[in-house]
Amino acid sequence: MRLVIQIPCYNEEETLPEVLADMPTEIEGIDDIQILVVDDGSADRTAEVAMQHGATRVVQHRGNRGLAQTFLTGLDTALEMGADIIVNTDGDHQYPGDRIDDLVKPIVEGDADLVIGDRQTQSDPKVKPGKRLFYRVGNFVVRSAAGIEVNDAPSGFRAMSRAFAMGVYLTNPFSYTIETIFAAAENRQPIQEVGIRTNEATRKSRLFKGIPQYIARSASIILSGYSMHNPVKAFGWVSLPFILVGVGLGLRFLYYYVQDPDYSGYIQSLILAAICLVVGTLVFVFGILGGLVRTNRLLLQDIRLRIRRLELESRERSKNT
Ligand SMILES: Nc1nc2c(ncn2[C@@H]2O[C@H](COP(=O)(O)OP(=O)(O)O)[C@@H](O)[C@H]2O)c(=O)[nH]1
Ligand SMILES: [Mg+2]
Repeated sequence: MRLVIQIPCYNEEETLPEVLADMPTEIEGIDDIQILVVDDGSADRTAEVAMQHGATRVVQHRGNRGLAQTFLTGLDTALEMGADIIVNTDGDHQYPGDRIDDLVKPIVEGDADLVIGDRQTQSDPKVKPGKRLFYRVGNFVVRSAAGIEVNDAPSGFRAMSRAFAMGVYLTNPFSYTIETIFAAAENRQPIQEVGIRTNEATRKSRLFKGIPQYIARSASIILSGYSMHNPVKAFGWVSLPFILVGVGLGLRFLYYYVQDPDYSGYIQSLILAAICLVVGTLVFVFGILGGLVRTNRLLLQDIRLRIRRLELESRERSKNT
């Protein structure tokens, strides 16, 4: 079994040497460990430092394309390198390299497709109370929306099976963390978590530029994930209040009308009821259309996966001949 550890990096020349020094050299059940550094158009010497400090392979983006694209480049390259398991860790040495063996274990044993290093933010003394609450609420929202148990959705310390990695694609440019959880839930690929402790921060987060921006981005990823994977439910929830108000006002009108057919009051509520019912029905129909679009996406997803498999197989064959 081959393990490829990928490290997405944007200007990480300072911390990359310690990250690379911390990489495991042997793990039970793994025959071969390779290190892949993906340099996202860094302005510093990230790529040179990576080569000097033992990376097996370095790929570079010409410009800065963002973490989501960098993650995808990493997966593509790792699959081409013949990875059976892929681990993602960060270039700022936030995650403990000596826990990679625990991270890959459930995959080696065939019990999971995705293993997340849970930073245990609720009990970590390094996490301030305000941020702790913030993580708690965020993880609750992801759990409810994706419909699976996760304690640390935004953790970037992960192990993935080859089958899982082959199916990954992203629709948002910011991050891979939450979207891949939605996908795993939809495809019913088993997820496990392994409790870890992060290292002391070596520098400030570059992705986390203030709470409002973080909330806005995460909310948009969660909302689009929820409506992409459960369109009927998502639009159904939006249509529900309109339908309820419409039916309520309509019944109220009927009640008075039955008592006195000549009575001309409550016309305003009748109009409002009609508007609410029309809007509610329309929104619900959008959900049904969304469901049909989803069927198409699942088909495309399946075709994409089959093409990817063929591509990798033919590459492997041409390498061997
Ligand atoms: N590709 C890419 N990676 C980035 C960018 N900003 C940060 N990263 C990488 O993403 C990982 C996590 O970044 P970090 O700033 O530590 O954010 P944190 O997850 O909030 O701690 C690190 O490996 C960074 O090198 C970026 O603009 N592009
Ligand atoms: Mg970090």
